[in-house]
Amino acid sequence: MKSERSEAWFTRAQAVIPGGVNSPVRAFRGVGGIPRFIERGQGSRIFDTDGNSYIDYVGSWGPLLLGHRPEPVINALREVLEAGTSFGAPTEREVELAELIAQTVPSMEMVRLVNSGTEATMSALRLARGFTSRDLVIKFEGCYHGHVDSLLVKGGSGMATLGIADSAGVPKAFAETTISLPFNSISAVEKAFAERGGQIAAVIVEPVVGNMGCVPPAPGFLEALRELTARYGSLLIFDEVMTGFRVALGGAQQRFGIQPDLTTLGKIIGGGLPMAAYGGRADIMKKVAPLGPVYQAGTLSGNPLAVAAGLAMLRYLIAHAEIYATLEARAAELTAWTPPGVTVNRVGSMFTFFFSPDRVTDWESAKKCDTARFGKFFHFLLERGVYIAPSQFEAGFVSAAHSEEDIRTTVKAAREFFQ
Ligand code: KE4
Repeated sequence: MKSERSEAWFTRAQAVIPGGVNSPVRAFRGVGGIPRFIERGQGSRIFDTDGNSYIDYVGSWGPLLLGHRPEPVINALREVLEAGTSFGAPTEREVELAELIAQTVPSMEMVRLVNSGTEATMSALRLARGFTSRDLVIKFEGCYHGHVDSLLVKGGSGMATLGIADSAGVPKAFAETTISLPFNSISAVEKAFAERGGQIAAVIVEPVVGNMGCVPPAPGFLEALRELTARYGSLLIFDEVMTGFRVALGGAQQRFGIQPDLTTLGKIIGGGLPMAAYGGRADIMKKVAPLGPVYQAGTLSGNPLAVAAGLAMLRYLIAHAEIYATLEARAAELTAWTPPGVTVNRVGSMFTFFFSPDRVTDWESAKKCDTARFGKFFHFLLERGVYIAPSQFEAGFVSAAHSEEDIRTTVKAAREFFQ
């Protein structure tokens, strides 16, 4: 496939944008080669600047549950454009969107709209600390919650030790407010609470991890987090930026029947526009300014365009909830065949092909993958018009726009790689 224009634009981009991209994973550093500059998307496909087309399993990293340019979203945007782009004042539609989220995600009695998943998790952490008057937070290795300073940490040497900064620019003091533990390890969480329970404001978790690749919760893990946080007076925060409206209409909390105290959402609720949210128990959310002492604000929070796209998306999903069965079936078809030496994890319509013969249940097992071979697999598929996530440690997504033909084409190309 030709890539001259992508190459030329990537050279030009690197002169003015760090790494030539506005988000690191897009630079293809996990797989090598030149990132494709995308011109447009339609349904299950994207089209690059060299005229190539690909079946797209990235879907803008999760928002595009209905595929590219779904009619309800595009029509809603066309209509709202006639009224303006931003007012910095309350609008009826942002209330309707908050009500829809609260109705569909039962634990979210109150909701605050923000612009990105990072803003949502940063705000939820500040709120948890403000509500409990405690400083420490537990997160899990391999989980990503946006580029929040205190969450860019890796686990200390032993269990339950305080975090070590995993990015330049994060002060040691910030990193040390976070305890990073192995995902799916109940004993590690029990130990951390036994040692510091009275100082722990919250546990934040991706209830189904997408950011080390797709890793489901082990049986009993989420239940243990719920019980331990309740016992020690800490808050349980489900980061459902990726799983919200993805693994079920009501997200992972509906799929697994666990009620967190706070939830963060993003991606799908904006239908591809910058929209995220945090919310949960009303007694906690009432601590948020201007009602309470926990400050959080945003110029474009509840932006009319993003709200219109999000409303159209959620109204469509609520009216067509049968879509989740179709997504499940399509993704099951895609991952039914497990290549030799590969482990496939899937929850709903999010999945990852791990290049490891062993089960992948946490970061320790995920990082054993043969990332070089994954890179070859990525490019083999790309050359055949299939675009999966350019990193072993990301989840792929099937959308409602992916046809059975798309799935067959993809499986055929994947089988050829392993022949
Ligand atoms: P944003 O700030 O990128 O909107 O959301 C951060 C975030 C928070 N929580 C979860 C569970 C997330 O998956 C994300 C962002 N996900 C990545 C994909 N692994 C976004 C892709 C990117 O960083 O470019």
